[in-house]
Amino acid sequence: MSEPKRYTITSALPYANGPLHLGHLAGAYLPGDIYARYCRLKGRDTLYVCGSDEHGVAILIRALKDGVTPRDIVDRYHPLIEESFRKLGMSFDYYGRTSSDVHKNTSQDFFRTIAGKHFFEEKTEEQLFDPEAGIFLADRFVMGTCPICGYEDAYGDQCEKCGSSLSPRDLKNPRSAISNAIPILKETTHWYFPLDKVQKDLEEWIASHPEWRTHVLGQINSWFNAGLRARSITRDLPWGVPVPGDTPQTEGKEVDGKVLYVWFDAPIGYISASKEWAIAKGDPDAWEPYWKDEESRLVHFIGKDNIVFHCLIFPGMLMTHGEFVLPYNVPANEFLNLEGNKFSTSRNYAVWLHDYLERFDPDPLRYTLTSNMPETRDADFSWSDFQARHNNELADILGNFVNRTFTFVHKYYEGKVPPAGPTDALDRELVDLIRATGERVGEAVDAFQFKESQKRFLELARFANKYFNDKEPWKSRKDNPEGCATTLHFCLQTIYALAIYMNPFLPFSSAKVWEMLNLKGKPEGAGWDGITGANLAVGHQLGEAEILFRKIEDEVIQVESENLAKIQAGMAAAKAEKENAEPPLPQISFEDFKKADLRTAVVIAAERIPKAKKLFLLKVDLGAEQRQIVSGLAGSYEPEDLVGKTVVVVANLKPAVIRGVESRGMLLAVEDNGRLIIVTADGDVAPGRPVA
Ligand code: B3M
Ligand code: ZN
Repeated sequence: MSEPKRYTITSALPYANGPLHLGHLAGAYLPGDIYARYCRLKGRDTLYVCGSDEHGVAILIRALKDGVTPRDIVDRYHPLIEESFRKLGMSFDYYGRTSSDVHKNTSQDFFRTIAGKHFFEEKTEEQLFDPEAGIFLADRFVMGTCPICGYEDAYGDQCEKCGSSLSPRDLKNPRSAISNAIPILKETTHWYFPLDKVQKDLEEWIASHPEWRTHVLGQINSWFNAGLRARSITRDLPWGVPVPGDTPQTEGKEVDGKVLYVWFDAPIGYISASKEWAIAKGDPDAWEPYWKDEESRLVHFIGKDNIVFHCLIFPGMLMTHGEFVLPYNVPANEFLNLEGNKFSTSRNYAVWLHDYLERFDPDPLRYTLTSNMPETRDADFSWSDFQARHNNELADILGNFVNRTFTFVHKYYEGKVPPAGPTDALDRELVDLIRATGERVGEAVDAFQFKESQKRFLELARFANKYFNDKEPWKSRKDNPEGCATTLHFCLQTIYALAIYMNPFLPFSSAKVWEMLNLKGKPEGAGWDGITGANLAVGHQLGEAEILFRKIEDEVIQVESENLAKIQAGMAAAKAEKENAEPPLPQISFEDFKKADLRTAVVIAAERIPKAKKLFLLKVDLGAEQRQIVSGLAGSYEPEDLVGKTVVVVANLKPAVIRGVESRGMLLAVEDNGRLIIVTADGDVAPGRPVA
């Protein structure tokens, strides 16, 4: 394919209902930023947009929980998210929000255009309605049992346990997420986007992209195989973009209280953010070619849970609208886990970006997340890996190489670039790698292989660090000064190259190195393709050296891992409680356990104890002796149920007198919902056998 004229890059719009965590970053944001930064360095005409997704039930639920308005929620989280992104070095050309007027108008116009083609379908049907809250229960407003896997807390739009996409009426035993009320059915009218009518066109288009990621195509094809269905694109909700009443398909209809479905308006948010970018730069039409010219390359960066929306529904909308380009690729990422478990925002099992940024620098996080990017399978973030990557790769390889070079040049060459004399094979190998790295890294970025691209960038630093060792300038300084100068000359040329090549991955370090090199402007302005291995002039005066990455100590990492371990333990306890199990007791030694003399026994008689409703007097055979035991099984068994059963008793329990009757031992039983169930042996066993 020939070079496109421009690049339109988007990252999924985060819901403004809470802060960002590392899982988000690895999915939709870092890859988008690496790609956009690289494109700009290549001199490509690039527009990278994102923004806050401020509509939908997610926002409303958060508002209800906090007892505030949805407006309060988005006004709280939009700035927080934007600020965290900025501190992480996300290089959006524009970060918008879907509660803006431009977005409202753009979304309504989009709807209008499709309605102008009479393409929507209108359906009146009964939907779940919360009689207490007086509200229709769309999407996450309703919870119930998943019809596929039986999970009891499935949402009306999706089961988070098995991942099935659902409709509210699919749920068994639905309940309102707002009031817990049992919903009633109430009639309402909505507009549907008939995805089935564009299935053929979508199939043809997807077929022209066999190069997309396998897991993305896999999801798309399973949707195709199941057959696309009409999707309702309006909702009865008090928050969102109002359904316009002035369209050929809504005129004269009741649109009061109806808004566009969040997944209809959110992707249009990419377009409205582009418009706002154009308005802000004083050229209001400048957004159009990015979205309408066939020679623009549109790339959506998302997590895998958004695939259907970006690969089928939004493209279907774009096709039907007719004026827009379709995505060139949607390199969705799989999920990132945290120390072996799923992120859980509701249980606070997460590393929050704003917290992280208070304690650490952004680049090491970018680097670690990119090293582990879940491109083709789920991946894991752990603090120990973060520390290892930081200390062993960033500090020991990249940082060390830059630092030792600067120190040497400041010490022996007055901080000026020394001249290169005649070169040997190793010098030439380094220069070749300096030149080749741009293409090697770039190829991987263009193929959306970010993990690989970062690895290739680091290979240059690794090679250069080894070059420094092998050249031993601390020796050659005395016995071969010309050779020593040559070595340092090429080390500095490598640092120039690294400053640019690292920019997509480590933008803050890139800026620092640029400053240390005492260069004008910014690395972003230098260009990816002009790296020759001879960019720094001989005699050029360097700036002060600075340590790029200070080692992170074990204690610091331990605090972080322990925090997570605590939350994890809390979650495990909560889960156990939920499953009606007692939290586990503290550990005991085997010696302690051996103190209990557990033995099999056969029940030979059972009778009720007068005036004690719950008690039986049992006679059990322990092989060597018979005993009487008082047991609280009367509410759960009839006497005749017990006779003949082989049970387990604690034979060395001190005798006790219960209700005036002596009991010599205890029978093992499990309590389940108030009922006792005795523990019996599975098979024929002689009485009196020790249980261990
Ligand atoms: N806010 C969902 C999400 O964060 C949604 C993405 C919108 S992209 C147009 O998963
Ligand atoms: Zn399920």
